[in-house]
Amino acid sequence: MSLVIAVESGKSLPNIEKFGTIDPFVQLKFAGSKKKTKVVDDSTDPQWNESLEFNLSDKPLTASDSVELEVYDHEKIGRNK
Ligand SMILES: [Ca+2]
Repeated sequence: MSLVIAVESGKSLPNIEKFGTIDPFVQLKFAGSKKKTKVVDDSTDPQWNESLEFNLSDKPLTASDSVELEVYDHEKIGRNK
């Protein structure tokens, strides 16, 4: 069994870059594992249209399960913000 999460798009992301471009990607965290979308270069309205799949290893979902979603700006040099 697996959990599939569709990540479609982002809109009007804040431009946090003083130099360079906003290159957003989404990271999802679920049950201790992480999945990332691809990076969309230079866009504050990114379209990811990706499905990220988590393997549930036959454990049923419970009401306390949650998915954490974070949007990062990809940096070619240095840390992602
Ligand atoms: Ca960037």
